[in-house]
Amino acid sequence: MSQSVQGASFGEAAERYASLGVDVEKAIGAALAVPISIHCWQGDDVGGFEREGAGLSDGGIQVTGRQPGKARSLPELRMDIEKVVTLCPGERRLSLHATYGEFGGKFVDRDAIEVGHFSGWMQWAGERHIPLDFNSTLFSHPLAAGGYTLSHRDQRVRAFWIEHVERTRRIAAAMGKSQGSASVLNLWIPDGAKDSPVDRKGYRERLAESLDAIYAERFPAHAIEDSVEGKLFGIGSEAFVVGSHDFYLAYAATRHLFLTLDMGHFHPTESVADKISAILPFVPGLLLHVSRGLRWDSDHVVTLGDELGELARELVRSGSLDRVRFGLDYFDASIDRIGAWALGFRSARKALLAAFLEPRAALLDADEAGNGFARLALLEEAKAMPWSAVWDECCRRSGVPEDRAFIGEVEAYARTVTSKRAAS
Ligand code: RNT
Ligand code: ZN
Repeated sequence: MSQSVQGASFGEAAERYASLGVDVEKAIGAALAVPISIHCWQGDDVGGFEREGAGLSDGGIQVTGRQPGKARSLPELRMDIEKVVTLCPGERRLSLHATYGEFGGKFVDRDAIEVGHFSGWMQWAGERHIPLDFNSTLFSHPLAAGGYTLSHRDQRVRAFWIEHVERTRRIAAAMGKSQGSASVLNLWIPDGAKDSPVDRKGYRERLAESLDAIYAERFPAHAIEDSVEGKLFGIGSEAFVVGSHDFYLAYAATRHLFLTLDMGHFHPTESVADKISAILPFVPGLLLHVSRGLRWDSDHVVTLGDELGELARELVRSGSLDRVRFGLDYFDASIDRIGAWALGFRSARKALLAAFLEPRAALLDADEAGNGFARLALLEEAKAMPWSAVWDECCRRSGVPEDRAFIGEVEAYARTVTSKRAAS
């Protein structure tokens, strides 16, 4: 299809939006400016590079699929991330897990990691203008195998993990300082059980105590944004999750921490969008883990569904974006990893764009006038507006492939790069 036909359809779309009072140029600018943090762990199935051939284990999360071609080393992972970035329009960051350091072929245990293990990443990211976010890693480790970490009955196990998280805070703060933009440090722990213990209270008291020790050290807000993530259930923690949503909601509110809302971590009929205005007045900010829950899995590749659309619309409508951070969180080894990675990012960006294209002023008028019918009708009209022409324009302006060319680009990379990697 020729450029002129595409250009014309964008022009027509812009006119239609203008007739609803929507400035398409403003919407494009605003949608592309929201940073989305790309998670490093989709590239190697959450394995990390602590040991050769390390894999995800002991942590209530699981990657399924045998698609060949996963990144087997840090250079391969970086190469893949560089490819993904060329497929993703708009501002982006990179979120690293603590097991993705450069350990120089030596085994460095979690209670011994240091800023130096991440200075290569900091340099790499600095050169590419990609700010880094960070994650403590309290799974895939023998001291997590019993199902408990920071809430473990054994003080020595708790001390080990406290030391780990304290170190990740120092590393994240160093990242934030050097990049001039706070690094978001997310803490998720797998603690829980297949059947409920009798003493739930003990686990929660120990978790709160461990967290208080961890967050006692103060860092400036411009260096680090500490966030805590709860969950409904996990594999092996079906009955009891120590760090439940309620626990962390109360904890974050009383300790002035960010709260992480992972879209896959709630009952299916709960709306994460509805939580934004309920929680935001009481915490410094929110980290949204952009994910997709499906039956027992909370980490499916993000697609443009109702939940994501509603979430993006809520954030734009309420003007909350400055206090909300976006981090992708899904892992799929059953389809092309690079494609899955970029597809989720693009869907998140599409949701933001569609939200900025909403006829907000007209909708608010209907709201204020108490005209429920007009509001509903406008919302329905908005759904069928030609936003995809605006999306294509976003891609063109950002120098990334439009949807029609996206599949081909992913396949070309698979042909030339990932398919050449020996199956491991
Ligand atoms: C697990 C949490 C957590 C992880 C990542 C890998 O249920 O969602 O955020 O997915 O840390
Ligand atoms: Zn998550």
